[in-house]
Amino acid sequence: MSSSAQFSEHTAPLQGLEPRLSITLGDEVPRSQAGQNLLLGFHFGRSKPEPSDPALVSIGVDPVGSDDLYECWWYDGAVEHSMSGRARILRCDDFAAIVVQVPDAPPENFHALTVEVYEELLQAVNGIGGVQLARIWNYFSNINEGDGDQEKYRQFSIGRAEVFESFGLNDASVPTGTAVGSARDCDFSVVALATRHHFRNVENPRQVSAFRYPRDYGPRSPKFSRGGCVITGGQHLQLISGTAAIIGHESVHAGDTALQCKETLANLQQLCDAMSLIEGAGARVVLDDQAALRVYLRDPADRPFVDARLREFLGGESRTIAFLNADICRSELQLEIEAARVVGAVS
Ligand code: 3EB
Repeated sequence: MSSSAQFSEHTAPLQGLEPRLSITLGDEVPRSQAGQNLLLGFHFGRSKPEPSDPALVSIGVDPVGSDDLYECWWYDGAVEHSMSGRARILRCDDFAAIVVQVPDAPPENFHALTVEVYEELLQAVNGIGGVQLARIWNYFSNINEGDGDQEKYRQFSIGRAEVFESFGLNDASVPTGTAVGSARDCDFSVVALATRHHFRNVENPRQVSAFRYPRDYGPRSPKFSRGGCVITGGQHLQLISGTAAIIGHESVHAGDTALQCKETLANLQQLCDAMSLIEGAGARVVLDDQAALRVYLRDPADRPFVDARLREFLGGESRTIAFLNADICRSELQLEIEAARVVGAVS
């Protein structure tokens, strides 16, 4: 059943509909309550949660300042679990989450491994049918290992681009993305969110689209969009890709966290402004204390500084910011920030 707000006696003509998706952050193993089912739960930290809930995935990236964190995407409605090869699928009325997790491989084998994993992911998506990819998170270790084009991240980008191409996913419809490296050894995890509804992606006017990066950054460009919005009947899901201190296509302020943080926030602001203009998006896109954020820090000691800047930027303290220790895909970048925000649609 859909949320009772729709049938409320107090329904005013312009009342917002309750979104069916919500995102929480906590340090305990999530337990579903009152009609809220786990669609996707990201575990960050070393302890392996019991594999009781198929929606829970342990990413192999550690939080900064706590042992374990769980970022949970809850759905108000039934969630069904199934498998497609090595891909775990969680399905509900509006969305499908797909998780593929395999043992990691060294840079020289990472192109082939990425092709395998992405083929399984896209086969799973095709098998579900009638859904479109909106978000993909990629996590693996030693992301900056290997020189020049042999670098693991570049090898990953080649494999992803090849599979997208062979499945007919063109640059105009690439999903939002994150690709970061764990600071320790871990599996290669690819987690995707697909939707039955329309997904509209958006680029950042301050940045060259990643899928148009020049050859200097590798033989195949990174296939992701900077941001996007999924509009369902009752909600807008606003998605912002991993965002760093890149202007045009160049990294700025190499190694300087303070200045990179400032540029990253400027990029986030520009992107929110661009997203607010998408026709049909309705709700203005603002990052406030309701947004769920992941902040990836190459140096954990940068947390207090970035936390303070973010608090100013968000205009309040958010309870849904996960600070994570991770390597960014370009070695001169110190931090990267991504966000997701669910808002109720106006009926
Ligand atoms: C950048 O803007 C920084 O390869 O999926 C950010 C988000 C980055 C996603 C990806 C890479 C990816 O180029 C790196």
